[in-house]
Amino acid sequence: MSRLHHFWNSANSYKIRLLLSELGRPYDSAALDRANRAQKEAAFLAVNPRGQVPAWEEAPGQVLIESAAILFYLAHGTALLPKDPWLQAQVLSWLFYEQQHLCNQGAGMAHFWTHVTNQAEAKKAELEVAREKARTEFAYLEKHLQGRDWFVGDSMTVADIAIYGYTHRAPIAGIALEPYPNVMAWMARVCARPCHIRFEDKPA
Ligand SMILES: N[C@@H](CCC(=O)N[C@@H](CS)C(=O)NCC(=O)O)C(=O)O
Repeated sequence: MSRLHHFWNSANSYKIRLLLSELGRPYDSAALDRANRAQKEAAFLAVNPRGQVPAWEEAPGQVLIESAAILFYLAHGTALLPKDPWLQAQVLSWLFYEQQHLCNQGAGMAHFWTHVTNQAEAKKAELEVAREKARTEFAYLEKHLQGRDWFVGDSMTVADIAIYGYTHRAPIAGIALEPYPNVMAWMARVCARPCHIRFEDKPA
């Protein structure tokens, strides 16, 4: 069975868990001990020499890294990735956007310092910059969602899953989402889906 190498407290990992739940696809869950830096140990470096998660092991030795690429690959041929090339390119556009503007700065960094490394005090100034960047991006998402239910087309795609990852964690990182009612309504649509799982849900 394919295996997901992940952290429980990583939104990049959660995106893949959420997609797999949406797809009803069984997988082997290999959660790494982040506190003890298991991602930098030889056993995992043999899977992903970058020492990062998520990593999708399709079959032994056949590994795909980068959450956006994993989402794109796993959604292929399913309702979560449009077949139309134009819409598919729109999905890709949002996947690139998410990595640059939500994951690597702004909401993603705010989540990292507040939720993962508990450095809210030590990183006070950087945290405020990250929160401000997140607010700028949420205002952008808010405009895009005006009159739309989903980021691309008429139904949920992996673009929504990617953006949902760090966006729904914003409040825990000290970024209020109330000023963005379209974003809040969209998040409620994502949550209302029958196969939705929450960040903290772990398989029994
Ligand atoms: N762009 C990558 C980012 C991967 C990444 O930064 N993963 C983090 C967890 S969210 C990680 O493994 N950090 C541990 C480390 O870098 O040592 C993706 O989206 O998969």
